[in-house]
Amino acid sequence: MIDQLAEIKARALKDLAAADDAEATEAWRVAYLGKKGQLTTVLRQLGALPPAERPLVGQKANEVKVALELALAARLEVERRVALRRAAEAERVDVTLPGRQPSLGQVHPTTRVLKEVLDSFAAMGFQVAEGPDVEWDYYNFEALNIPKDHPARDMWDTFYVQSKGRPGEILLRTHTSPNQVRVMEKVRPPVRVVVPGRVYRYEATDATHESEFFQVEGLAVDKNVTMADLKGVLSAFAREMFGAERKVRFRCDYFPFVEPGVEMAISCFQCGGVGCRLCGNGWLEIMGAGMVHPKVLAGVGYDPSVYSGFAFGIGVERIAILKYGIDDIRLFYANDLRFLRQFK
Ligand code: 2U9
Repeated sequence: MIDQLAEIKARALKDLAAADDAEATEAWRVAYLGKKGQLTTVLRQLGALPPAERPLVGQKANEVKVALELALAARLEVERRVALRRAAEAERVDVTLPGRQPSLGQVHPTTRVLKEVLDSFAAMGFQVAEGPDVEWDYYNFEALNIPKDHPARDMWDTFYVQSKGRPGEILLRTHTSPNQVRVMEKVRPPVRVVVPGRVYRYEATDATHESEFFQVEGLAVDKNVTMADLKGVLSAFAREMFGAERKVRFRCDYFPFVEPGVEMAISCFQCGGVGCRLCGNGWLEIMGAGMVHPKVLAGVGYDPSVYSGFAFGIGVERIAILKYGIDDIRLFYANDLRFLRQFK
């Protein structure tokens, strides 16, 4: 039996040296040290030996067992290190590689121009007020001197919201003016506010028309506010936005909520006012304005014989179109990254 044990040991160590992966090592362990393994089988036969032989054979068997277990442990340790090295190599980080550039977004051109416009008026003492996109007919039209069935309504068509009990009374605002009315209802003069926001129009879209766009409207009401204040404030704004050398031009226009009403143009910043492809005749129309209609003031409880005010309306995309030479307003709503990425 001692010879048999020596033979098992020699064969086992040779086999283990030949095992070249974890599977082979496990098969080896089962074959020699497993429950039905060769060494275990021999150990089980110990009991059948004459008692005198048992200690010696037992000792030898134990030596072989310990030797095999040590060899297995050494082998497993080698395998563990190899596996660790392989894993480390597989996920090796090359710290000398340049980092990945995070992809940065940029501010939408509408938002950018909107902020510039608001900053300019904020510097002149105007507060910013915001209000609901979904409005009552009263605030969008009636309070602005646009009565029901009056021809002036034809200047704006919009989307109506179905409402039980008040059919035709709730709509998407066509300008941000309803919010100036809301402000005036809450505070007494002096009032100086700019109101930014999205507005809606029911119309066919083309290169210069969209069914939604952004406006900034403004309002200043106090005692002794005159057309001179309107011209001064709006000229300062135009020069801040488009350059200190801009000339301004005011011509008569009509809006039901102002009297008199004007449109304001600036000398073209592209050609200096001599005429080019952008402006045609040297002038660029940038906004509408006027002195707040007495009926609008009276409607919110301001006495028009004491108070007067000026108001203006700016189409934000129109300003961006002029500033950046954009040829189609629909680009602002198309979510085309090739367009948006140009505004770094
Ligand atoms: C109140 C009283 C008066 C706001 C005004 C305009 C003239 C105007 C257009 C510019 C381009 C709209 O975006 S646009 O299409 N707006 O020309 N807006 S005066 O007048 C007001 C507003 C509120 C209480």
